[in-house]
Amino acid sequence: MPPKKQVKEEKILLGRPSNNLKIGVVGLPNVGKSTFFNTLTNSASAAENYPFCTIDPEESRVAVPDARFDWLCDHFKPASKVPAYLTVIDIAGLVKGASSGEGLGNAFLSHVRSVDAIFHMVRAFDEADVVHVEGEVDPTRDMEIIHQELRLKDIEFLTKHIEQAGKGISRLGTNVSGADKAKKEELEVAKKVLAFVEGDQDVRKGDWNNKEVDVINRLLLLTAKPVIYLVNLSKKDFIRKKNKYLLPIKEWIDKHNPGDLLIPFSGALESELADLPDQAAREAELKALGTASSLPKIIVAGYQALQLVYFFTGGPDEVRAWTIRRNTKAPQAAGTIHTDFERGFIMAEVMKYTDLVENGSEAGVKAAGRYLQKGKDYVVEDGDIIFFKFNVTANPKK
Ligand SMILES: Nc1nc2c(ncn2[C@@H]2O[C@H](COP(=O)(O)OP(=O)(O)OP(=O)(O)O)[C@@H](O)[C@H]2O)c(=O)[nH]1
Ligand SMILES: [Mg+2]
Repeated sequence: MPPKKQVKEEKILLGRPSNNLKIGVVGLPNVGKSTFFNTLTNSASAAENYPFCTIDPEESRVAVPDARFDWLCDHFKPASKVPAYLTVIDIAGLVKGASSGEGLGNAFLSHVRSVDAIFHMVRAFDEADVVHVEGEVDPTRDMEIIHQELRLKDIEFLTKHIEQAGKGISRLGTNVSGADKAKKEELEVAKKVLAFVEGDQDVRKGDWNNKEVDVINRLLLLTAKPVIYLVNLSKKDFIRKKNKYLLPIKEWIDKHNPGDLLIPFSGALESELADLPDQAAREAELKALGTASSLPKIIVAGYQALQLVYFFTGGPDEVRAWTIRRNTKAPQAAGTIHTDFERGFIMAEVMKYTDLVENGSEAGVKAAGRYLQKGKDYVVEDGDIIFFKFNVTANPKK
């Protein structure tokens, strides 16, 4: 008898299954969140030298820089260009005790709940003029505060959830139906997650199976969201790539949340750049300083943390990036363009970006035998250039 075919379970991604995901800027007051947000979006959100100047979260969309997109625009010279976007939300500063309502903490934490990933802004610039809520600058203490507040909120949330769910279940008799059994299993998962968070760990660092991920995703837990640490340095430290706090910060991440990304940046430098009249002036300034802006790297990292990728459609009318979640199959990817494309999906004609660059044109790619025809099980890869074939009968037979 032939060996039984091994079916590999597809791992479900932690987080909401959507391609309209948001990333929020989180941190203590006065650490440079709004400064970062403003330079990122050039919006008019106020950055003042006192805590809580941001009361309502501000939302903005920024284009994701991509050399492949630029090349495609250059190549097709389209009438319309639509890059991928990252939606960023500026959230007001959290203070110690936020999880129990301190400093409007509950309102701000609910803003954190509404985002899908976190830019955790850490202040590592010494500037006597800029007030620090905790007195003096100490990045790892600050990180610990935010880490604890988010975790405490998850503990509170899970405890309430378990209490509620437990009540429902204890009323069940001995004849438990399938739905009741599922409820019981969910309760067990919630208890397991609670024990994990109580052990000083962020939910996202757990090794969860698909069933558990499914439950976690519905709970919208704060510490399940991916985090990128942004370390706000003075202009001088950023340029010389040296700062006494960087090593302790890195060590803190390695100890508490190994694998999370740390990106140094300088709010002071970025605001100066944002004030320059145009891109050419910015590039000249960066060259003179012998440094580079961190913003492109931060945007790309944010996009990736959200598990988002994009594919392109290209032609003389439009070059466009279409955002999908990682591991999306061709028909669902087609559905982001139009539901008809998904409903009547026939195939995806795919060019790899490098093949197009190498062969110079679609005809060249075809001649090289690199024009791919993919079916409904094809998992779309980041940067694919796709033409979907579909067939939808306009008036289905009655
Ligand atoms: N020297 C220096 N000052 C900075 C830097 N980034 C921000 N600031 C200053 O710090 C103060 C607070 O910055 P914001 O960006 O408003 O801080 P925030 O984190 O949004 O604060 P809240 O909204 O109150 O939570 C402002 O006076 C900024 O000019 C930096 O990189 N260097
Ligand atoms: Mg602010």
